[in-house]
Amino acid sequence: APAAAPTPSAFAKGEVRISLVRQLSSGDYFEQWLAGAQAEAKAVGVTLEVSSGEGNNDKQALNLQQAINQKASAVIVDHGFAQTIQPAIKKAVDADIPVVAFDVDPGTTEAVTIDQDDHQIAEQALSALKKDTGSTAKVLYVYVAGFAPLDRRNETWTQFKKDNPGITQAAQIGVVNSSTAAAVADQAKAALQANPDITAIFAPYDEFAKGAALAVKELGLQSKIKIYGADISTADIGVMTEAGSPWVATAATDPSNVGRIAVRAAALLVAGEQVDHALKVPPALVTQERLRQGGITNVQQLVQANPDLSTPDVARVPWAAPSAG
Ligand code: SR1
Repeated sequence: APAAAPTPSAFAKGEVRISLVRQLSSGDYFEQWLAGAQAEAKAVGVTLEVSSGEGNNDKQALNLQQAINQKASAVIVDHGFAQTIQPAIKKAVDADIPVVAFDVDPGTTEAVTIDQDDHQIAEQALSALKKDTGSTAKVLYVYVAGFAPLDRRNETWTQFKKDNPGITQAAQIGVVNSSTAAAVADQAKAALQANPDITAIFAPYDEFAKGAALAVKELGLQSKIKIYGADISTADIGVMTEAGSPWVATAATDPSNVGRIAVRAAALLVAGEQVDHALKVPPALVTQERLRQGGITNVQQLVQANPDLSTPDVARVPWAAPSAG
């Protein structure tokens, strides 16, 4: 392996503070993402200062303003609604603070953006739905507008319905809050009872898919309805592989890997290094069948079986050892 480059002095002296400004923090996805970001912060030698709006967009914008006031070395904006967060991002840019924007439109070309290729996420899950249903299905769709990744997945769903006239949307539900899965489960139960011809659920966020799985189970519809989701966690793998689980496929990245990339990108910007303007982390389709066949019970085993889920060369930091994933 090539020798590591010398650590820039601000990093060696422990002077670099990266502020992670989150819109949401509860749920498997966001917890894993944070764990990856924290591990990478340690590896590259920065202090990660974490705040969350807990779903309150005004609070997220205030948290970003606070990071600017405290002269953070860089900020990572993790999700957020354009209307509330873009004015604060502009202030960070005007203050010459490097900005990394994950899953949010920063409204400026000055920020480095990261996403998980959400069109591909939706395409992968929907190709499994199409294959399993033979292109004929009445679908319950779970969606909440305003979240950039969900909006992009929705674009793919909209086009998919046009391209596949045998697959139609019977109903739409959706909520994002601090107990998304439970709220979606309640909504899904009502929608499934009102639409007994539904045979598939497209739920492209793991909290949505978990809620949908709970509803299907509680209504005893496991043999009739299949769920196609997004994201993965060790808990999700447990849900997907349990006996009779309706959640048969999910399109996912390794969230902790994405958190690592965000911190590396911010560290590189602080060091004045080159970073690609728009970073895309490719997802992989994870099926119930392959999880069961491979005896995969946690995310670590999943990444070992799918090495493409680990991307140490994306935004590699020359002075740190390659990320362990
Ligand atoms: C409420 S937005 C949830 C999504 O954000 C990330 O992109 C995850 O993939 C999750 O599905």
